[in-house]
Parts: sequence; structure tokens; C-alpha cells
Amino acid sequence: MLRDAERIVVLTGAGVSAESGVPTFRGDGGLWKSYRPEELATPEAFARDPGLVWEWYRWRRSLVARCAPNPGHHALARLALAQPGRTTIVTQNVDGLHHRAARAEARERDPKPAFPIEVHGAIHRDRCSGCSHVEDADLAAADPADSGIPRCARCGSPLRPDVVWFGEALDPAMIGAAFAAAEEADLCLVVGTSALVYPAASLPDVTRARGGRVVEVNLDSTPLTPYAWKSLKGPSGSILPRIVP
Ligand code: BJW
Ligand code: ZN
Repeated sequence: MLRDAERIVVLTGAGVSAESGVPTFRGDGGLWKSYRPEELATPEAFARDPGLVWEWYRWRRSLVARCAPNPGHHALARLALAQPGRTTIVTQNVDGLHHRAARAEARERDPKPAFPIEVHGAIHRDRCSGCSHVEDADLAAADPADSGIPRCARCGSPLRPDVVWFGEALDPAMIGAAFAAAEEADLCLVVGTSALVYPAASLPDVTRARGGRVVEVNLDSTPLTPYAWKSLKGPSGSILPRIVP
């Protein structure tokens, strides 16, 4: 199917980065200091205790700085680079590992066809909560013990990570492009997501409603499993390199 599909949309979640050492949100090892993501990844949590939220993000930034893409990211990058324009990668992850795999696999070619649509933003950027100015941050410099609140050099308002929290709107252009890709696809490959968080979780439904097939790669069953044409149970870092032609 991967060889014969005309258009492929790939939806990835935290599970694709688990084998790189990036913790998932839900399930074993998904908690940070016994907080659930729903308690930290919200504008209300940031308003209540920005230092705590920054501590969590600095911990995750320092982790991501030490991680590298795994064979699953590399296989998806190869799939997207093999025929530019055929495959669209949509990721809920903010870790930037798909980008890094794309650059590595592209070598002298253009890596852009393997760059994902990052519907939940990127952890390596800061955004001003006042004037919305966006800036790159140095991941390797993040100190997990620091709970200070960085401020905007332009307007002095608190900075926040440039990610999408619960209750916040996704960038309309990004989620629009993701839905357009899902509509055009005859195959939706869903990798390492619990498929619980919307609107991303509805992308496979869009492909299915248009007559396309959904194939899932996950360690466990998800709400999507009963509707998947095929469910491949196992670690994406081993399965993807085996199925990508
Ligand atoms: C492996 C593996 C291995 C492990 N190999 N597999 C419709 C219905 C119900 C609710 C809603 C709805 N529409 C909107 C909502 C509300 C809400 C929502 O979805 N709530 C649900 C929880 C019920 N959605 C929102 O609020 C969204 N905003 C929105 O809709 O706005 C509307 C609006 C419009 C106009 C104005 C204002 C508002 C925003 C959602 C933002 C989610 N943000 C987070 C944090 C991002 C930043 C950060 O990273 O810090 O995104 S939460 C967190 O969950 C993160 C993830 O991207 C997201 C999904 O998690 P994911 O990737 O699936 O990870 P896990 O841990 O859940 O699963 C890992 C999976 O991998 C598991 O299945 C494992 O088995 C598997 N696995 N190792 C293969 N090696
Ligand atoms: Zn500002």
C-alpha cells in the first residue's frame, strides 16, 4: 500500500519519539513530578503558576537537546523524500525530530518535502504572551532547575513556549493544510499517537470518509484501532524501517 498509494498522509504522535528517549504524555513514564499533561499544558496553568510550567518545559527542552531522531523518523523522511509531494507528514510533536531526520536523509537534496506540519507548535521557540513576537531558544542551555519566567525583550511581557495548549486554537493555516492532505490521501498512516486529542485525532476519519484506508502503528490499541484497515502492533522504530519501501 505504501508503494502503490497516490497520496499519503502520515499523522505522528509522541510514540514515534519514544525510542529517541522523549517521554510520551500518557501511559507509563508519561508523568512529570506526578502532573498530568492536562494540568500543565493549559493557559490556566500558565496564568496560575508560570514558573512551574516553565520548569516542565525547561526539563523537556534539555531532554530533547540530548535526543536524536530514531529509525522511525528516518524511515518517514525517506518515504517523503522518495517522491516529493506524495507524502505529507503531520506531527503533533513539538520536539523537532522529524526536521532533523529530514535534513539528515536529504543529504544534498531539498529536505523540505520531509518537513512535517507541526500542528501543536515547536518547543525550541519562545513566544511573547503580550506582543506575540516569536524567537528561537537555545535548547541545550535550558536548565531544568530554573523556574524563572523569561521576559520579552521588546515589551517586557512573560514569554511562553510557542506550542498549542488545551483550549487554544491551532494555527488555521497549519491545521487547514493538514486537513487538506488528509482529504486528498488514499492512505493515512497513524504512528504513535493515543488519538485522543482533537482536532488532530480526526485526520484519519477525514481520509476514511473519502474512501481512503487507515493503517496504524502503535504499541497498544487506541480508539482508532477498530476503524483501522490494518493495525501494526509494535515499536515504530522497528516497524517503519521494515514497511517503508
Ligand atoms: C508507541 C511507542 C513506540 C509509545 N512505537 N507507538 C472534540 C472532542 C473532544 C474534545 C475536544 C474536541 N475538540 C477539541 C477538544 C478539546 C481538546 C481535546 O482534544 N481534548 C481531549 C483530551 C478530549 N483540544 C484542544 O483543546 C485543542 N484546541 C482546540 O480544539 O481549540 C479549539 C478552539 C478554537 C478556536 C478558539 C479557541 C479554541 C488543542 C490541543 C492541544 C494539545 N496540546 C498538547 C501539548 C502540546 C505542547 C507540548 O508538547 O507541550 O499536545 S497535549 C499533548 O497531547 C500534546 C500531544 O501532541 C497531544 C497528543 O498526544 P500523543 O502524541 O497522542 O501522545 P500520547 O502520550 O497520548 O500517546 C502516545 C502513544 O504512542 C500511545 O498510544 C502509545 O501506545 C504509543 N507509543 N511508544 C509506537 N515506541
Ligand atoms: Zn513582547
